[in-house]
Amino acid sequence: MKKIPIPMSLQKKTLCDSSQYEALYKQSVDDPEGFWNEQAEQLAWFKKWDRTFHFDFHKAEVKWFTGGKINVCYNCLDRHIESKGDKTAIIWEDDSGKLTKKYSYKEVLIEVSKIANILKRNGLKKGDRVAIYMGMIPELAFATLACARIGVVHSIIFGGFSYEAINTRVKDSDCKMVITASHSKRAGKTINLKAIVDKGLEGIDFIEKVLVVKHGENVPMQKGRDVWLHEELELVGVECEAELLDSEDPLFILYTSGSTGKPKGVVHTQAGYILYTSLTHKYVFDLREDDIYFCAADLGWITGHSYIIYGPLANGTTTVMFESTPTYPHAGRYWEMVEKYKITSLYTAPTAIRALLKEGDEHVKKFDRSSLRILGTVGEPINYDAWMWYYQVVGNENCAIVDTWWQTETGGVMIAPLPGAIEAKPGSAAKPFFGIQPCLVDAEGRELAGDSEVTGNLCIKHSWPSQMRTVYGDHERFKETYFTKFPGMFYTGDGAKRDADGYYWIIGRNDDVLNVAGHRLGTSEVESSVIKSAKVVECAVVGKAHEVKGESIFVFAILRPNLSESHEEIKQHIRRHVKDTLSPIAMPDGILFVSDLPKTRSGKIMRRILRKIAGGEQKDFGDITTLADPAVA
Ligand code: 7RM
Repeated sequence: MKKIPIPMSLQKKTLCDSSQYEALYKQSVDDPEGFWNEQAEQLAWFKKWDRTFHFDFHKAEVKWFTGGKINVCYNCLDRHIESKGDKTAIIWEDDSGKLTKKYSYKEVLIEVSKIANILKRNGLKKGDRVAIYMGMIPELAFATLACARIGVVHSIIFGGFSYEAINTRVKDSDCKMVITASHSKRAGKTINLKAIVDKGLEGIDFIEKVLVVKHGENVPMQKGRDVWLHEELELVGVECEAELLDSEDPLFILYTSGSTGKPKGVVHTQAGYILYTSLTHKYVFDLREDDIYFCAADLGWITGHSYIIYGPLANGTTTVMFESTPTYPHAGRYWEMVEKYKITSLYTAPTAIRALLKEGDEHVKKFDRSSLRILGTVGEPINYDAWMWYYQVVGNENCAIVDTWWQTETGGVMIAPLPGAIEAKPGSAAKPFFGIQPCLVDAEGRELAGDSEVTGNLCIKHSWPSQMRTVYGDHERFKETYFTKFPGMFYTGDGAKRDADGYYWIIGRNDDVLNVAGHRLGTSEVESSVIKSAKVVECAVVGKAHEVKGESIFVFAILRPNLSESHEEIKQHIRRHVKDTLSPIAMPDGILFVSDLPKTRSGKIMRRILRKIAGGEQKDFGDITTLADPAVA
């Protein structure tokens, strides 16, 4: 694959060129302690750390900057006030596109401090857990930072999930409070979030307060439990001191899907997380002081945590928060925003790029995109056509395309072509970031070394500051999932290829994790939702290639006997059930009723065969069993 030269507009002007990248990377690997000590000086510390890192992957132990005292919110806001208090920190655009709100660093600090005071007033203390469930409104960012300010551990639940997801997550981390909004708005539709929260909290008695942002009409409030944010705001002051926290105190929990069981509560801590997200944000987006940076992810996913709020604000950047979707009310929405706010850097997912590509170039070309310099992508492998369209049509061959590979577990970008330093190859995430030591291993855990092209399981050999620390409440599961298959290394669950130039090409998950439109979902979560629809006795969920979404959900299900409805009615019922209880994004595209599922002797479902059938490569289960409804295959 030929390399795309560094665009002229970027040459000689980026933070880092290829020789600087090589030198810094070498230092970061040869002398990680020296490298990270130097980098950590960039943060504001209340007390310096004693030890840079100590980790033992055999024991699943990871610690960074122990002995240090720090506050992440202070690093995102307070320390910028003197030099850039009036600089815009957050530009927010609403669903309709008719309303923009801009908040300076000073203003964000006030809003955050007020909410932090509300949390304290309502009994929250350092270490308590709070679930946050709302759409992309400024209060979501403020509430998140308010938790960080007082050492309360936030657990943001993506606003597209439904009540069962709230129920399981709130229970798993024993939250004391839920922060939500009356409604969320997306693409002209209004969703009554508060009603979903009420349903999600049924049967839970340990939630003390539900704090509600009014975003739309009034909603019923439960006496003694529910409080309006706007009423509470009248009762508190505008100052709240940032809590002194240990480097390794938890900052947040974010649930992520695995191949088996319930979602895992990924725990990130303070100092290492903010150091790594800010450093990667700076280099991956070749940050400049007057950048207008737009990450189009939702705050409910790790990309939103690390690259809408934490990384950009720690760097004193102007970050754009967007309530709507790329195609509402028209397919030129992103580019209209680029023109309106003079956006310099855009970060989105291949699924959005593919959806927009399909709508035609005229929606892009209508708007002035000359402010753009960096175009990022994340979440799934990007195909050649989508990459080239992003580069040629959106970027006019003037922007660097940065394909960033990372995970909820890694906290920040791990592999990416740094603008101006690493020439891009369409479809490759290119080379590791400073301090990251990726490697490929075969099924027996033998490292595939050398300069020739190799394909294997992607592992990481050395710890990095924003590595996840544990699975909330289940350290054994942390160890089992990431450190057992290949002892002494962190296993990512992805398969990858390394070419002769040392570029990494991510192939995709080696486990049963689905990636639907850039959203990570576990087969087991969807399966358990399908079972709860009460129409099937057993089922298996697999991913099926999809032109825009990357993967779509395909269900093989064994029906309960003696149902009176037609197959079509039952499918409708299952789809609706998954949508209402888990999430609209988890709705199956295809459902096939079968009389049996192919299994190994040990009872494991043979998903490989099912994937082939769903993909149309194989017509039936072969000798293993027969289809109840072969017409659909
Ligand atoms: C940031 C995020 C993680 C999984 C990961 C991969 C896939 C992410 C890329 C990618 C190819 C990329 N966190 N993935 N980025 N695959 N190229 N640039 O997405 O926890 O939600 O998902 O996403 O399979 O393991 S995540």
